[in-house]
Amino acid sequence: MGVLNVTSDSFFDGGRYLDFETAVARGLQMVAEGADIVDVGGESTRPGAVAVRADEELRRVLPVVEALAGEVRVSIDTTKAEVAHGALAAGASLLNDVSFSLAAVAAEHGSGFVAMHRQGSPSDMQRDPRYGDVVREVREYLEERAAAARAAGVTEVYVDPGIGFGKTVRHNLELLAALPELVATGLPVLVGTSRKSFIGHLGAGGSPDGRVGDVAPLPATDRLEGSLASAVWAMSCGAAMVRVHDVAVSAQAARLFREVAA
Ligand code: HH2
Repeated sequence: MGVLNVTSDSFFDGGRYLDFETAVARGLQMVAEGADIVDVGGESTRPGAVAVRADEELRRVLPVVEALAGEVRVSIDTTKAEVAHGALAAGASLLNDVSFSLAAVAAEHGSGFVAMHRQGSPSDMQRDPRYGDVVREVREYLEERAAAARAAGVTEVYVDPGIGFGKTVRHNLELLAALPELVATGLPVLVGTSRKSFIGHLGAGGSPDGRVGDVAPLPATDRLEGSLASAVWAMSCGAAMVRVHDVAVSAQAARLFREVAA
């Protein structure tokens, strides 16, 4: 799954694809590079991101979804029902709703649905995330949400541990280490680590028990290597899909991984 953010403030590609032509060209490039799905978003979910109004989000994503839908499977990354309805009617066939509030919308359109775990909302989720047993809590939450999505009428449901969404560096590492446990539920697992701040923290020599900001993290532009390592880790644990900004290198790694595993 290639990430295409039609936003001004996404933490990695914000501002690069705000313009329609550039966004569509990037989407087509990702297809040529090996993406099976392009995930189009019009509002950043990064910690502290400013909310975007539904009409503005629709203005950003709809033409891009329409233009790409004939070329590749399109996923819409939104938490707003209005935007989800618009994008699914315009040709998207997967709803990536990080808030888990839109399963009924996915059911209505007969689309797939991603159920992701998060603690808190973008404005406060990284303040002081706490869990008793992060792996068990996330797994149980996702099993319950997948069942709820099925009960609402969705037939294709992915579960995603929500790396970086209300998680410390240690929580992210524990969830990645325990991916086989999530895969063992039998639910197809989606993992999104690409360019995230825990990679910049560890890459700069930060402690796995530290907080992002303890040491100056590597900037998002310098997190490709860790992103790729974590994507390959997810593949080797049996993840069904990885959500990445860097499609060409990830597709090459996936091909190699597939052939070795076969
Ligand atoms: N991560 C981001 C956004 N959407 N969806 C799923 N299912 N899983 C994720 O891990 C995930 C997601 C954050 O990355 P990005 O879209 O690059 O940044 P931003 O939210 O700043 O636009």
